[in-house]
Amino acid sequence: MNSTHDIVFHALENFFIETPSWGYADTGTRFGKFHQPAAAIDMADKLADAGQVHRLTGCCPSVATHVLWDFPEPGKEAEIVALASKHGVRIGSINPNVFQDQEYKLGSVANPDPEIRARATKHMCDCIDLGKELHCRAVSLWFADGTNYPGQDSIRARKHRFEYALREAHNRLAADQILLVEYKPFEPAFYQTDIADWGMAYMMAKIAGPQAKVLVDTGHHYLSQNIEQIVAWLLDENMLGGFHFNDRRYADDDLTLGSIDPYQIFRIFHEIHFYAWERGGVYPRIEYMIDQSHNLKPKIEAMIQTVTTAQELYAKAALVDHEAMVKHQAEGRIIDAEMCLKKAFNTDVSASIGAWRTAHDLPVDPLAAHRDSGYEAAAAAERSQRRIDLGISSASSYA
Ligand code: PSV
Ligand code: MN
Repeated sequence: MNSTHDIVFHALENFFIETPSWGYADTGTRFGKFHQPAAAIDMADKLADAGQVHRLTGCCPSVATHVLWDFPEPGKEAEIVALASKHGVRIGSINPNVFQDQEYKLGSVANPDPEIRARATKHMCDCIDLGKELHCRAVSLWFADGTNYPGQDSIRARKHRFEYALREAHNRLAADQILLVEYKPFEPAFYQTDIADWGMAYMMAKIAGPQAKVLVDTGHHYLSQNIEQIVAWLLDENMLGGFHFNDRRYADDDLTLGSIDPYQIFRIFHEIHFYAWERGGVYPRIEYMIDQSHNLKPKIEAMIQTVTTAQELYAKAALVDHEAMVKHQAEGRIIDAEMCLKKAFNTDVSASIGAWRTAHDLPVDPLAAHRDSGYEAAAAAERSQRRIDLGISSASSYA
């Protein structure tokens, strides 16, 4: 297997990416929301939209869910699973929500109040049980915990509270489940976030137990941080559990993948292909997920754009000539080693990707196919009417 065509086919055959339920609904910034008539209103709409993305791209079979947003009423789980399957997708990662309730003002599992900590830990355990029931492998943890002012709380005590809660959660896992620990340097906490970077997430995952790994959200880094180095280190430690993909210019901007810096995503994928090449082509199991809320772009179009960009960059990164690269590295030929990456990045893979899509009965241009399908207009008409029937306002709301 060495033609561009074969390498691209092989790469795409094994590349799946999960789309987030929250990327299909109306979202905004803290300054306001711009409503879209076709935005999903409920979980049925989100699953229908995710189904449309999967139908056209063939690589998004699962949908990440946020428990309080997507499973608000207990007892509806089977209905939601059936709906997902009706739309040709399945429920993927389960995201507990320990950040939106009023009790969590001072934190969830790191809250100074033991009762609130217990409540947050119980919610995580309930989510793990839900994952067992729905056969979902990944329970993905992100905490808004932190403080806004120096002296507000003991940084070390908060660390200890986290250690305890994550061990409790880990104890609850079934043998085939994993716990993903996500980090973020700031927001909503602005002085210190309890799990602020990959080192802290790594330590917390290690303390939690062997089924816990780190989740890298590409938007959760300081400007100019070398994310591929983090990825390489986590791979080397067998601690890379998954990704939340998005792009950013300033902070956690949730811009579509590759819109600002496609070469960075390529370099991240390169580290993964390189690691697998050193292991005779055996890839580690990594949960590839998108974490974007499309504020201005049409949501399904933005998701398709993201997914096809991810496929393109993953395929390009698979083209790096590793044999030549390691030889150049060993002999100190810096430019030649670097050019192995540049050459792959600059290769036009569109014909091979198009052929792969045709071979799978998929449209060569999923975005154009979506635009031609009339899905957006039909969803806009039906959902606008439903909003009126339900008395849901579509006026902008400002915080
Ligand atoms: C937080 O910014 C985050 O990246 C977490 O993954 C959340 O689950 C997600 O965004 C949605 O709010
Ligand atoms: Mn995330």
